[in-house]
Order: sequence, then structure tokens, then C-alpha cells
Amino acid sequence: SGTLRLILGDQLTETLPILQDAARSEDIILMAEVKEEATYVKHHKKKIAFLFSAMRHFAEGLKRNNYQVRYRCYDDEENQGSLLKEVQLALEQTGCNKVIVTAPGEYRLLKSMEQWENQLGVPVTILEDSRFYSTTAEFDEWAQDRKTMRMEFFYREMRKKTGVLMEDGNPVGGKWNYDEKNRESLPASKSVPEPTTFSPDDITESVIALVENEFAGHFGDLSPFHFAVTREQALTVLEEFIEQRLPEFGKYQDAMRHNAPWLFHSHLSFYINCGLLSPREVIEQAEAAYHAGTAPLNSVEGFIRQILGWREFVRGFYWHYMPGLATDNYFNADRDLPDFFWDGYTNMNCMRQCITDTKNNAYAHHIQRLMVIGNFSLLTELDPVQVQQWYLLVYADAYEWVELPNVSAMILFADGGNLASKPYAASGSYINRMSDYCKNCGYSVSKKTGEKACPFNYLYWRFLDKNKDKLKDNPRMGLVYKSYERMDDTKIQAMRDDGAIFLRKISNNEEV
Ligand code: FAD
Ligand code: DLZ
Ligand code: SF4
Repeated sequence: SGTLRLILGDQLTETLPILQDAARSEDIILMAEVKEEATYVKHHKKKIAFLFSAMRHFAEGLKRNNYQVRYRCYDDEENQGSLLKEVQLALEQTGCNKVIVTAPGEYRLLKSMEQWENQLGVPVTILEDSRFYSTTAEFDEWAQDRKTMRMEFFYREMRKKTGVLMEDGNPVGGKWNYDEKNRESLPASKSVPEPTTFSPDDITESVIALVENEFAGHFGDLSPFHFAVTREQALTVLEEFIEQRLPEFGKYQDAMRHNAPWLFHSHLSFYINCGLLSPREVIEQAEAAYHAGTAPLNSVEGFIRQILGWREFVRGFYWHYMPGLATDNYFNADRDLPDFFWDGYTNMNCMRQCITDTKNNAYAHHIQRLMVIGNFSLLTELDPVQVQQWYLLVYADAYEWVELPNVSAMILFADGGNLASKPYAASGSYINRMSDYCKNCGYSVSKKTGEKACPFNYLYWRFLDKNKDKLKDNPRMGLVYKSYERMDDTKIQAMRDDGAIFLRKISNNEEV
């Protein structure tokens, strides 16, 4: 009797160690679309359609390669509703007498799987996920004895360990980081490339119909659906990114533009996170573009740092700090999310744009997530748990291991600074410098207080004022607190008053 080999929706690659010694004649590969995973937060409709379609295509590929696949569709009558129950039924019906699975990306599911052996009464082996460059144990070792953990130092270790962008033990070009070249705003005349898109095939069409039926109450627009859903298509996205977007990725990495959600970003996170692409092949291709002279070093290094640095770092950070990270709340923030997080109806054009992009595409690029929606969530003291759930459900690339550190530790500073050296708080002038949003806004970015003043302006100073005991000794906050000290009391009081009015409005879901 064989082994039941479970593959989760974000493990769609034949390189998984659990497949390497599979006996194709007797082992069963189990994949299941289940209510528990699809509704533990109410994921964006597009995210569910994307994953179910990618899962179905992947299962077809396994069958073509002669694996015996047991695939459970969401609307099968016998659907058991949870992974555990699907595994249980599969054991009963196939005669398999052991289970093997790749470690899941989320803490909640790992903790549950650790009980499976007891619950099922058969051996359950959980293998390490081989898709990362570093193991969680390596991160823990690196983190030991460090008072603060900065991505930059972890990243340098990863460069040395992998040899990526290294030359005789030194970083290519002589520097580890070229971020000072990566902060340009986008000139109005600059045209941006089209994102890589695909038309839905029959499998995707039927998944779209299913999602419309079963998940009608979930957030987000299902159509138009144009994600890649196979490895071949994902490779096309990678190819077009390397050719068309990578060369200017670095320069415009932090820029934002009205009605331009994709810009020079790769939109590869969906595919890397669910397994259709490996981070290694993505990095290899980016590095090759530099050596071939088709993309400059600031772009290539900046891009590689996101994956070899940030992506690996947040994953190690997540496992190091769970479960506490999920409930950290350094600023004791407790406001409910305003309704416009769901419908985008606000006069603040930057927030309207970023939320509408998110609703349409299950995607927003990094600086929208960080400096607009994230900055707003920090300054208005939104409840970290609600913010985390929002980010986990709205983006098609979101799994808790990558989402939670970015939300809790990066945007909300809810862990008090284990990840970020200071809160990513900013006034409207940052958003104005990096975007054209303010030109189309009902608020005035140059006004600091009073009617029509940009809310980010007074909220920013109110936040610094309110939290000065927690922040003023932070060496990276020295300059801003100097400016704060120079402000006269009436100005500070006006920021407090306008801030209080605004916060009351969003608590009552009045129009802002
Ligand atoms: P690009 O800009 O092209 O970057 C290339 C790749 O680098 C990405 O595909 C991604 O794999 C990696 N990357 C970049 N930044 C980060 C980062 N901070 N952490 C981890 N990986 C990174 N990314 C997710 O994959 N899932 C999430 O749920 C997620 N939630 C986020 C929440 C917040 C509040 C913030 C500030 C960032 C979040 N990110 C998340 C990181 C980043 O915003 C996305 O990876 C990126 O926007 C995806 O688009 P892209 O593929 O076009 O990225
Ligand atoms: C996100 C997701 C969704 C929406 N649905 C499923 C599913 O039906 N079956 C499945 O195996 N995986 C799904 N996933 C991905 C899992 O939630 C993911 O594997 C865990 O969160 C661990 O990262
Ligand atoms: Fe956003 Fe303020 Fe600019 Fe309006 S003026 S778009 S609210 S930063």
C-alpha cells in the first residue's frame, strides 16, 4: 500500500522533495479545494479563481506525467471541507497507509498538521519547503544574539552564501546596495509597458463560474481575469519582465501613477509564491540580464534584493516571531477599518486609487501597499489584526508568512522595531513627490491644517506628537523631532484638533 502525498495550493511545483521518490504506480497525489482554506479569511475572488485554476492545471500536468492524482473540486458533492478530512477519506478509500506533505507556509496550518498523526493514526511526515534559499533554522541562527535584525545584513550574508551578484568575494560593482538610484518619480511623459496578460481557457472559465457562485460575498472583482495559471504562462510573464520592465524597474521602483497599477514591477509574486516559478530561476534570469548588458545594475540589484533579501528575510522573521507577531500592538491601536477599505469611496485620491487597484486586480505594487494604505493604517491607528486580515485577503500573492511581517512589523511598527529601524510614517509631501495622485485630489497637499488640508499632513504630525515618548530617542527620528520641537504650540494644537476630527469621522464611517 502506497503513500498519500498531499500538495497544497501554494506548492505547485514538481521539484518538491515529496515528489522525488514517489512510486507512480502505487502512491496517490492528493490536491483539494476546500472551504477551510478558501474562507479562513474571505480571500479576494480573483485570488481564489487564480489558485483553483492554477491547482487544476498543475494536477493535469501531474496526470500527464503519469502520477495518480486524486483531485477534489470545490463543488464535488463529497467535498469534506477541510484538508484533514480530505486526507482522512483518501486514506480510507485508497488504502494508502502513510502521509507525506511539504511544510505549509502558514503557522496555523503547520500547528494543525503537527496533530494529524494522532488524529489519523498513520505516520505523517512533514518535509521542509525546499523552495527557499535559506531554512528557518538558518535564520534563527543568524538572528540569535542580535538585538536588532536588519534585512540589509541578512541580505549580504545571502549574497555571500549564494554567490549571486558577487565577484571574487565582493559585490559586483563594488557596492551591496544601489537604492539611492532607485527613488525617481515618473515623469508625466514617460510611457509604461503593458502588463503581461492571458485569456482564460476552459478550466479557468469554469473556475470563474464556480467562484461567482460559491464566493459571491467575497471582496473584489473577478473580471477581467488575466493572470497566468500555468508554469508556461508564468515563464512568459518572467520573460517579458526581464525584457520590458526590468531595465527601468530600479529607477521607478518607488513611483506611483494614477490609473497605472503595474508600472515597471514584475508582477511575479503570485507565481513565485504559489510555486509556478522558483525564486532561483527568477534571480538567475535577472542576473543574466545584467551580465548580458540588457539591464543596469541598479535595477538588477534592486530587484534581486527584493527576492534574495526581503522575501527570504520576512519568511525567517515570520517563523522566528510567531505566534506573537500576530497580536503585537506597540501603539495600542484599536480603530476598526473604515468602510472605504472595501469600496474605495473616499475623497483622498491616493487611497481611492490604491484600494480601487486592489479591488480590480488583487494587486497593488509595493509602494502603494507601504506608503499609501500602510501609512494611512499606521497614522489612523487601525487595529493591527483587522489590517493584517485585510492584507491577507485582498492580494492574490498573500500568504501569512509573507504578509504578516510586512503588515505587523513593516507598516504598523506593531512589534516595536524588530524589523524596521523606524516607523514608515510620512506626510502628504512624500506621496506628492512619488506620484501624480495629489493633482487629482479634493484635498490640498500643500495645506497642513484646516479645511481641505491633506489628512496625511496633520495625521503625520499628530502621530509624532502622540507617540513622542516611544519614538523621540530613536536615532533615525532625530531630525523630524527637531522640526517638531521648532513648531509653535498653536500649530501643534491645530494638528491635534484636525487629527481628532478626522479620526472621529472615520470611526463613524463619515465621508472623508
Ligand atoms: P516587484 O516589485 O516586482 O518585486 C519583485 C519580487 O520581490 C516580488 O515578486 C516579491 O517576491 C519580492 N518582494 C518585494 N518586496 C517584498 C517584501 N517586502 N517582502 C517579501 N517579498 C518581497 N508580498 C507578497 O508576496 N505577499 C504579500 O502578501 C505581501 N504583502 C505585503 C503587505 C505590505 C503591507 C507590504 C508593504 C508589502 C507586501 N508584500 C507582499 C511585498 C511586496 O509589496 C509584494 O511582493 C510586491 O508588491 C509584489 O508585486 P511584484 O511581484 O510586482 O513585485
Ligand atoms: C489560499 C488557498 C486557497 C484560497 N484555497 C486553497 C485550497 O482550497 N486548497 C489548498 O490546498 N490550498 C489553498 N490555499 C492555499 C493555502 O491556504 C496555503 O497552502 C496555506 O495557507 C499555507 O501557506
Ligand atoms: Fe493623498 Fe493628500 Fe495627495 Fe490627496 S493630497 S492624494 S490625500 S496625499
